[in-house]
Amino acid sequence: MPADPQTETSPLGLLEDLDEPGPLVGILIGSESDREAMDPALAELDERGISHELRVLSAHRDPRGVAEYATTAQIRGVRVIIAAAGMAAALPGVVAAYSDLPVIGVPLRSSNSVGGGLDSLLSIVQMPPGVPVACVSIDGARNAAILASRILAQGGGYSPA
Ligand code: RP5
Repeated sequence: MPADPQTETSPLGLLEDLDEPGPLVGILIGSESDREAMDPALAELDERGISHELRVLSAHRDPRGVAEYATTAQIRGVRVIIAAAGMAAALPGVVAAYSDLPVIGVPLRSSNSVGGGLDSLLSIVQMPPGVPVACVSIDGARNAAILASRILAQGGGYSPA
């Protein structure tokens, strides 16, 4: 029986949102417990009038969800991704592995952090050559938003081959 295009579910569910223009900034957090630490980023983007969305997606607990988000973000109109996580903070790096968009990583201090967040800082900043993540300070949510706004403010002049 042929698929009904009206009811068929896209294997990439987020592509169903294509009718809706995506926000310029996608904010990912690894856990609900990270939400409050990222409030300053949302406030900064709101103040600057920059559209954004926030999704809770864990690189370890929902790797397929992260891959889906990262591989469809650009086509949805997202221009910069801010990814925040604590502990073994793989989220920004995994997003950068799946997307050519600029990724800003925010290392978060959590209740189980080692060294006040040093674990997540090193997890985010020590990316291998060829897969860059821009890393702000521990709990540097506001700076991540400001950096995102500066990236968005840049015009063309260069297109990757
Ligand atoms: C990380 O582990 C999350 O980003 C969070 O900072 C930390 C703890 O997560 P929960 O156990 O609170 O969900 O992956």
